[in-house]
Amino acid sequence: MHRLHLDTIVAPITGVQPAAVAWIRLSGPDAWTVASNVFKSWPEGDVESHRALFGKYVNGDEGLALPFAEDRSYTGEQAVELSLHGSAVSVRTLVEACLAAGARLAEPGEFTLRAFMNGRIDLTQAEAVRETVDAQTEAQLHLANLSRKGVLRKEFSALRSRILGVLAKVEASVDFSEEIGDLDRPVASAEIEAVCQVLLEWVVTAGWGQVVRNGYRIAILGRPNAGKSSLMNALLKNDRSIVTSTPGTTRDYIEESLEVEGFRVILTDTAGLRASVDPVEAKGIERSREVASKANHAFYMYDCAVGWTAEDDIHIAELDSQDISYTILANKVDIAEHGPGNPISTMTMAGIDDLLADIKHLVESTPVVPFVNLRQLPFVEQAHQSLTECSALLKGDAPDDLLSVLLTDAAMQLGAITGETAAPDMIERIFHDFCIGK
Ligand SMILES: Nc1nc2c(ncn2[C@@H]2O[C@H](COP(=O)(O)OP(=O)(O)OP(=O)(O)O)[C@@H](O)[C@H]2O)c(=O)[nH]1
Ligand SMILES: [Mg+2]
Repeated sequence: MHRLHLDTIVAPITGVQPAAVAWIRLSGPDAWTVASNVFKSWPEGDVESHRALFGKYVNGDEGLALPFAEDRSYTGEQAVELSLHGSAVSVRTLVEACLAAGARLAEPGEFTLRAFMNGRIDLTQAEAVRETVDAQTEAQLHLANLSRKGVLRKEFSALRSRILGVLAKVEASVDFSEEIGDLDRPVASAEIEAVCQVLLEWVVTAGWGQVVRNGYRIAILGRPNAGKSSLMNALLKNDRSIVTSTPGTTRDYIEESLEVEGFRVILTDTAGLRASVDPVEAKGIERSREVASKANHAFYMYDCAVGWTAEDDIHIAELDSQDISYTILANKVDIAEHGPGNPISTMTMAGIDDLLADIKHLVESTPVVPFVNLRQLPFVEQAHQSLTECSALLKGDAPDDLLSVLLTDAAMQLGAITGETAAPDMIERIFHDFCIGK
């Protein structure tokens, strides 16, 4: 990609002040010149990339200046990072000194945008920078680190090259059929099918990516008074949900998250399932069903003192029909014999530790490998569809130019993932939500 010659920008890159230390970053063609104006110990002669210098700033504070040459910096431009004491006034006055020396205040995400524009990173890596900054669990961090290192970039660039390779052969056979003969359709078809297979795997695993990024969702379901809210509280070890002996207590779902083995687990306490004439409760029950449909797993509870009922059979059949995995929990074993399912008591806490261990097993089965995110997924699906059509055509005697339309489309879709063929408004949307200094 072409290196762009933009102006020099500056922004604090560390968080809220006051803090012990803060960092300010300069990037652009005049970064070193601006730094030499605000950092009194900037050397007269040659400056070495990646070697820190200690000295005083024009605002009287002191710290380290760390220069980066343009071929070895985050942004792909000449850059300097300046450390100083993290008081608001020290940071503000040093930024002002940089502005006075010719820099401009950076927009949110502008450093990363420049890294992208200068070809240092692609769009998947830019998105991963954001995910690294936003990571709240170890699994999210691990996933972000993999994409930041360029695993998705490599994968989708390679797939795109394979498609372009077939496209070149198709076009050559259209333009120079007399010289090079007809397209070797079986070979082209095998290559397209192989790419299709890989794309399909990315589509299938995207759901796991959602689990790592947004949490593993467990819905707590059952008839009124089964003890769902009590279970939620027992698992969270607090009294988040209201518990009473009146059936129909929980009217709307309540969501809480906990971290298990580095994963976020989202527990949802729902309104008890029954035919209700009360419109508020009926609405709540409708929502329970929605929650269930979005869950990765359900805990289906019943009250042992009441026993397993025909209604429970109906609710379980609903889960089966929606293909939602579930665990049946026989609650209140402290006061009654238990029937089917895992015996628990939220009152005595019997079986609760085992249940937490089960949650651990459930989330541990989630692989933490790179996954496409929700922006990337539609492009993978579209590319897969075009290639599937192309593969079908290759088996018949469709004209070669029709093949090239489909192959061009698939290559464009994959280019939108990495950014080679991304529309400007999409690029803007990606960087729009970044914080200042990133
Ligand atoms: N003995 C005993 N009582 C329990 C146990 N778990 C819950 N209860 C009682 O059962 C009643 C209902 O508990 P909740 O947790 O409110 O039940 P729920 O399923 O959320 O009920 P709804 O919100 O109305 O659908 C309360 O009086 C709880 O104290 C248990 O393990 N043993
Ligand atoms: Mg409840």
